[in-house]
Amino acid sequence: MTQHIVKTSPIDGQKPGTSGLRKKTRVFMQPHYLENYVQSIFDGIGGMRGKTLVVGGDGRYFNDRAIQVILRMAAANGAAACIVGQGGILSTPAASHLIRLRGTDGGLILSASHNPGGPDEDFGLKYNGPNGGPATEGVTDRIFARTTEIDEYRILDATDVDLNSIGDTSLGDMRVEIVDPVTDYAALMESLFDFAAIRALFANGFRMRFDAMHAVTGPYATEILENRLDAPKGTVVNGVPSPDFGGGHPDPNPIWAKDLMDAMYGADAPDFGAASDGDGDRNMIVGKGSYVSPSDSLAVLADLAHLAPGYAKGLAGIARSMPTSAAADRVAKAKGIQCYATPTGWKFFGNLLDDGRATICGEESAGTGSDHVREKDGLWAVLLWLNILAATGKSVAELMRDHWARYGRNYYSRHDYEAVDTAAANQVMDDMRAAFATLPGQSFGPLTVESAEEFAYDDPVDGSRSTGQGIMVGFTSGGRVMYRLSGTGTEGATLRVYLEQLETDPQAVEKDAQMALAEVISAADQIAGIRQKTGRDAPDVIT
Ligand code: VG1
Ligand code: CO
Repeated sequence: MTQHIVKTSPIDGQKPGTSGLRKKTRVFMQPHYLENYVQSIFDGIGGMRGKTLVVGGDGRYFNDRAIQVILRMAAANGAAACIVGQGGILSTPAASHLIRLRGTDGGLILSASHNPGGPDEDFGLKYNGPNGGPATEGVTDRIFARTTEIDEYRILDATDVDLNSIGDTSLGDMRVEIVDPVTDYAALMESLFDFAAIRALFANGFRMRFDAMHAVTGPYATEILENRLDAPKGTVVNGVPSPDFGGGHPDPNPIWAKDLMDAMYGADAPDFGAASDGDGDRNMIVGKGSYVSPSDSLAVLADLAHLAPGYAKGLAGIARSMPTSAAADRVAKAKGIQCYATPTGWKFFGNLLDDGRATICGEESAGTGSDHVREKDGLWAVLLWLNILAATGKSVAELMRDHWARYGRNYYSRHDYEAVDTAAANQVMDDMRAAFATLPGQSFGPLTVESAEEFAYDDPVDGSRSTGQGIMVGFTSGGRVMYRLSGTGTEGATLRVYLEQLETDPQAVEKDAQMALAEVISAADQIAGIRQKTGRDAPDVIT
């Protein structure tokens, strides 16, 4: 086996976004593209000599080829070992767990999450640190800086490692350990939840539909739900991961998981429906005729987590991203614990979890998780819901009704304008920034602006400051709108508009969200001038 030092030069645009580097697959497949980025990660974390990494991905097109390159590069850079999920498969939360369980120096996760996969779709790669969480901004800044000055990378000339055979093998001087991707994760879930109670629920005829969306959670959900919890065979649908996710969009929301929505709102609907995304870190929860918004799901889980054995002693605190609704804040207030508001992206929760300040975290984008790993975790959220359903004997709709009756309802919706011309999207944001001083006091329909500012976050643990994290406009009515440009897209810009209005009148908490938010929606469009500046009449996706 020969080791090569390959001369290269920097490639533009290798700046990690909200969750690693995401590009069109063909961009990643260009000569030196993946290699430059992997070497920059290795250099950015102080080299690989003697280190051990977890490596795995969501199984999308190019996953297996990219892993072979990563392994040959890790070996050439002097790594001691790589622990790889069988077949190159690891869900994002399972990878996070494995990093923590085995005490490795971090891991490389190959995924573009909910973005479609295939030669003409998306691919992604990110580095997670030794705590199992996404690299902090400090680390991603160093990795990016390295991509702009790289002049060589190291790679071994070797035949492919057999990723399908469990056990140890070697690549040059590096040990490669192929592990079952599900076993350790399933054991972790069993340690957190009352499996006996959930098993009893299924034994009593409770029916569930879990849509794995042809993505990575198929094998995890089948093992946990059908094998360990005795849910009837067929509970998991679309459970075999495919490199292009069956040609679909593995994004668990009412638009892309429409089959599940139809089943849950149709005649003979099961009691409980759930779905997860490409890499298994997102979740969608839907009861019989009752979709639960991710912000509400976070609030309910935080409120009732103590019903599961893993959280019986209560929560240290809650954390949510700023665009997520304040429903969780109301739960935190009632419990007398802190609710932190961070910028978008799971990397900002890491310090709060490591420091024991927060136990449960969540984002409006269908991400919920806890201190059991350092990523959001789709199946974890589904199992916590199941545990709560088993412990209370109530339906999803009843739990939501109880919750809104007690806490009021934070009506919430997100409107996405996708593949917008980048200059136009930047114009929308810049024009609003220029109007911060004059917006307060102005009225838009019945709503009057109270405040307008850009969100910045001071991390209470390491003191770092993150600026430019989205524009927030508050109304005197208590409603608010937030505007952000996505950091995970691969085409043009995606403008996200987050809309919220609190309703505490118990008679008015069961309206349609779009109707309840009509005034905020209209004010949001007028303030930003989305129609004139982007030429778009309506959002592409409403969640
Ligand atoms: C989106 C979501 C954000 C989430 C991120 C990664 O980011 O809004 O909440 O953390 O995706 O999720 P953005 O920058 O496009 O808004 V995943 O499941 O795609 O790793
Ligand atoms: Co994801």
